[in-house]
Order: sequence, then structure tokens, then C-alpha cells
Amino acid sequence: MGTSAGTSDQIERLRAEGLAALAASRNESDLLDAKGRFFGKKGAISEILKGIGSLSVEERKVVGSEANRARAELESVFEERLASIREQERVAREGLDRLDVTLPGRCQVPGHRHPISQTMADIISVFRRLGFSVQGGPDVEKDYYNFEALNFPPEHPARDMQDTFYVESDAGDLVLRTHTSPIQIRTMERMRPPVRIIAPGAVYRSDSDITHSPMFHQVEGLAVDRNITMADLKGLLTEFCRMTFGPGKPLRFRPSFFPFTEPSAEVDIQCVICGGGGCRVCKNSGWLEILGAGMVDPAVFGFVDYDPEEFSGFAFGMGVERIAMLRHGISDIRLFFENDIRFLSQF
Ligand code: FA5
Repeated sequence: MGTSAGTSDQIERLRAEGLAALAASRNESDLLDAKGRFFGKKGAISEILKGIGSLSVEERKVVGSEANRARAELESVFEERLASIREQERVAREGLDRLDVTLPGRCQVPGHRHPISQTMADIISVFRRLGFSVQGGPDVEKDYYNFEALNFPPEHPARDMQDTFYVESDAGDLVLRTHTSPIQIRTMERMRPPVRIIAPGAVYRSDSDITHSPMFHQVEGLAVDRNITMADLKGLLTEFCRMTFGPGKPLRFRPSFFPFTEPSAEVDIQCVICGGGGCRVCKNSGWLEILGAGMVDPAVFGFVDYDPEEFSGFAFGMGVERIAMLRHGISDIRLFFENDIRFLSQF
């Protein structure tokens, strides 16, 4: 061993290296390794203490106290680091494995049908009880069924009221159907009178505000037989409203125009949001339009080879969202499609 000054420098260097090794340790074994090298039983500082006997009494005091101080400091940093590494490991381990049996369970909230599906099912059930069967058709429809066979000639302005997505294809022009009325044609092509059908489904238009959605649902109705009159239509729709909304909800028939019915009507129900006094939803009119209807135009019978001298019929197409809004007092149609669970779970 050299002079005490040289040994002091050596102790200082070992202390600094020891501290750095402890600070760099990432786990218990790194810590033990540092301890072994610098201040464990056979560590460099302990070796210095072992060789202290060869120094003078004065030197022994200085070196002894410096080496002991360095070793004590390293010991205490070692203990701190060991405790903190063990704590980190415990948190990591328990975060994954610990089972706290006192925690409340996570239950699966049972789902249920969307309010529009519920309303649709209820409408279908009412018409089934009234003797109607259910028909379907494609959402992507031929222009022929959506417009032409319903007596909308090409370029007819009535097409503008039902603007939609058009797809040109080799199979002829296709549209996302704008109403469920094409199912009238598809049904009459397949069936001879008497016909009593409803046709529920999604429809698509370039529309969007608090009472209009770009995708919405309709239920179409069609009855064709001998001697069917407008009185049958009025009676059926009045009964439908009584069964759906309960007695005493006023209905209003307004003259209207559809290319495929003559005469045509739009049917309104008194606004249930404001009770008829006028509000944002009914645009201050006190009434909400729920459906279009009319007597099947003889020109439509021409497309499906029914004899208009022999048969007559009525048809209607109702908006399912409007009916759901009225039943539940909902003032904005967009709520149905935002998928906010707080809204949907109320039904
Ligand atoms: C029609 O769609 C006709 N096909 C109805 C019809 C059928 C008439 C059979 C005669 C014979 P209209 O465009 O008015 O008509 O729509 C019918 C109903 O759908 C409306 O009364 C309304 O309740 C609903 N509706 C229309 N556009 C929207 C929309 N963008 N969002 C939500 N509901 C709508």
C-alpha cells in the first residue's frame, strides 16, 4: 500500500465508482454485483481496510476512517436502491397477478334491440294482425323499380325530391333505393290480386336535419283487390294509429302528389312533443308528417300487367323514425344514429 494521500485518492475513486455502479443497477443481481466489487467482504474498499496494518498509526487513523465512511455510505445507498427495486418489482408483479376479491364484479350489460328495430317490429306486428304479409327487396335497386315503373319518367322533377346515390353499371343504372315503393312493383310482378303486403326496410336520400336522416327506414303497404277505395285506406291508417299511439290522437289527411298514386295524400299526426301547440320538431305547425299514401295509379298497373278496370288498390309508405320519435317524445332524429349508449339504453 502507498502513502495515505495516495490511498485517500484511491478510496475516493472507489466510492465514486461504487455509487455510479449502484445508480446504474437495474435489478437485485446488479446491486449485489456492485456490492461485491466495491464494498462487500472481498470488495476493493474492504481490501484496503485489510491492508491497513502496514501503515503508520497516524495513516491508519486517516485511511481507516475514510474507508469506513465510504463503505457506510455505499451500504446505505445500496439498501435504498434494493428497497426501491424490490418495490418496483412488487408493483409490476401485483398489477398483473393480484386478485382483489373485494372489488365489485364487471357484469356484462345485456343488450337489447335498437329503438328503431323495436318500432319496426311493432309496426309489422300491427299489420300482421290486420291481415298483411311481409315482403322484402334489395337496398341497391334498379332505377327501373325505384323510379321508372313507379311512373317517374326519366328527368321528371319528382325525382329531385328523392335525391340519392346513383351507380352506373353495365346491368343498367342502380340507385340506393330512396323509398320502399319499388317493392310494390316487385311484389305485383310475382303475385296476382288479392295482394295485401307490407315491406319494411332501410332507404337512402341526400337529406339531413333534425327530422331528416340520409339513411332512414320505411314500411311500405300495398293492397290490391276488386273494389278497394280510399275509404279502406283511411280506415286502415286510422286503425293503425289507434293501435300504435292509443285512442284519441288526431290524424290529418292532406292532398299531395306522388307519380305512382292518384289521388295522393300525406298523413300527419298531431305533434306529441308539443301537443299541437307548435315547436321546433313540427316546425311550429302542430303536426308531423308520418307517411305518404294514395290510390295506386292505373299507369303503375300497366307496368305489372294488372287490369285497372278490374282491380284497384291503395299504397302507403311510412317513416319509421318519425313514428319512433312520436312514440318516445324524441326531438332530434340524429340521436338514433349516434350510438350513444346513454341514449339507447333508455328504451
Ligand atoms: C315516399 O317515400 C313515398 N314512397 C311514400 C308513398 C308510398 C306514397 C306509397 C304513396 C304510396 P315521402 O318522401 O313523403 O314519400 O316519405 C314518406 C315518409 O318517410 C315521410 O312521411 C317521412 O315520415 C319519412 N321520411 C322522408 N324523408 C325522410 C328522411 N330523410 N328522414 C327520415 N324520415 C323521412
